[in-house]
Amino acid sequence: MTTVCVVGLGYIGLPTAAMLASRGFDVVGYDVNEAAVASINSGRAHFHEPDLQMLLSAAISTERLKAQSTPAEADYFIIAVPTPFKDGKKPDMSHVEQACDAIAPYLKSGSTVILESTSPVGSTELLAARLSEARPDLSFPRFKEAGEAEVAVAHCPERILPGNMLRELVSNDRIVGGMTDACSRRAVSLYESFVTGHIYTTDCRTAEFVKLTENAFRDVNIAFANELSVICDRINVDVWRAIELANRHPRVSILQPGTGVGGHCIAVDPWFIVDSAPEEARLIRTAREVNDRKPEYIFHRILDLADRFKNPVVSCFGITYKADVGDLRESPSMKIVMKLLQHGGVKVLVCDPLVKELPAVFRGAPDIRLVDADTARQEADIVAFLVAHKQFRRLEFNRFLHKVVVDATGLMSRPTDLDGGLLRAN
Ligand code: SAJ
Repeated sequence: MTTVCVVGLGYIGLPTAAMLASRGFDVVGYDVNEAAVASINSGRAHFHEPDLQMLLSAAISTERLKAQSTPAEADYFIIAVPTPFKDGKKPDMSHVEQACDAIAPYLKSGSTVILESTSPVGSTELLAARLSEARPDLSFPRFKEAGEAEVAVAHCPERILPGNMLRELVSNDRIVGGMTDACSRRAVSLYESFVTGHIYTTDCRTAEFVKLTENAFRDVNIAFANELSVICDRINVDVWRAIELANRHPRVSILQPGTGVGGHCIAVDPWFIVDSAPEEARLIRTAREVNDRKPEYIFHRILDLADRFKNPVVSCFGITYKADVGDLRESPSMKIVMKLLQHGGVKVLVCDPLVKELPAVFRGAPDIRLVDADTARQEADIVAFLVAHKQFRRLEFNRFLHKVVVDATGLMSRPTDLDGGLLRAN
C-alpha cells in the first residue's frame, strides 16, 4: 500500500488528501491546527468548497484518510502550507521551514518530498538542503546532479481555483520540477494517479518561477482592467461596455474590473518576483499597486455620494474576496466596509448570501448589520455592488433604478444583446 503524508490541511492540502484517499492511497493528513484535525476526523470539512464534503466523508468513512497533529512515515510527503509575505513584502517561509523540520524524522529511504506551496525561486533547493542537514543518515539530491538519491525532492505548484478546486485538481495540467530528473520521475508517479491533464516536467527553479508567473500574469491583466475602469469614470465611458466591445477583437481578451484583488495568492505571489528582482520587476510591482489602490478608490466614490444624504445608509452587496466563494481572506470588499465604518457618519448594511454571520471584526460595531437583499435595497440610500455572486446576477435591477448605485462589478451593466444593441445602432 502506497502511503502519503499531506502536510497542511487547508485549502490545498485537504482537497488533495481527500482526492488521494479516493484513489486508494493510505493518507495521513498532518496539521498543527487541532480544531481542523478534529473536524476532519469527524468527517466535516472546516471550510466550504463544492464537492469537498462528499469526497471527505467517503475518505474518512473508508479509513483511507486520517488527520493528526504529528506527521507519519510515508512514501510521499506533500507540503501544502501557507507562504504569505512579511514586512517589506518579503516572502515568509517560516511555515515551510516548520513543515520541513516536522517531517524530517519521518523520512525513509525511498521517500519523495513534494513542495506544493507557491514559493520563491530557490526554495526547493533550500528545502532539500535543510532536510539533508536534519537527516545525515540519508542521501538527498543536489540541483540537476545525475543519479538517484535515497530521498527525492520536487516542486509541484498547486494550480486549483477556489470554487472549482476538485474538478481542476483532476483536469488541470501540472508542472513537476524536480531537483533532478530522477526526482521529477518519482513525483510524476504520484500525480499520474489522479491527474487527467498533461504533466510537464522541468527543474524545480523553473517550476517555482512558472507558478509565480501565472499569478503575476493574472494580476497584471486585472490591473489593466482596473486601471481602465478608473480612466472610464474620469472620461465618462461605460467600462463594461467598452471591454465587452474591445474583446470582440480576435486578439484582445481583457479581464473584468472589480473592487481589487483579494485572496491569498494573486495579491501575494507577484511580490515574490519583485523581491527577487526589484529593479527589473517594474510592471509587476505597478500592477500590484494599481490593484491594491482599487478598494480605496471605491471607498472614496461611495463617500462622495454619501455627502448628498443627511444620515446615509450604504448597502454593500457582497463582502467575500470574489464571486461565488464564501472565503473572506484578504477581501477588498471587506476593506471597503471597514473603511466606511472607520470613517463614520454612515450606516452600513451588508448583504452576502455566502456569509451566514457578520465577520468577527465587525461584530459589536453599532453601525453595521447583516441583512437580506430586499432589506438592503429598501433601506439603502446608496447601493454598492462589490461582488458579482450569482444570486446578485439574478436581481431585478429595475427595482434599483431610483437608488444611487456604485457598481464596482458591472452587475447592472453587463451587456446582454451586444450584436442587436449597440452595434446595430451604430
Ligand atoms: N478578479 C478580478 N477580475 C477578474 C478576475 C479576478 O477583479 O477578471 C479578482 C477576484 O475578484 C479576486 C482576485 O482577482 O479578488 C483573484 O481571483 P482569481 O479567481 O483570479 O484567482 P484566485 O486567487 O482565486 O486563484 C488563483 C488562480 N490563479 C490563476 O488563475 C493564474 C488559481 O489557479 C491558483 O491556484 C490560485 O490563485 C493559487 O492558489 O495560487
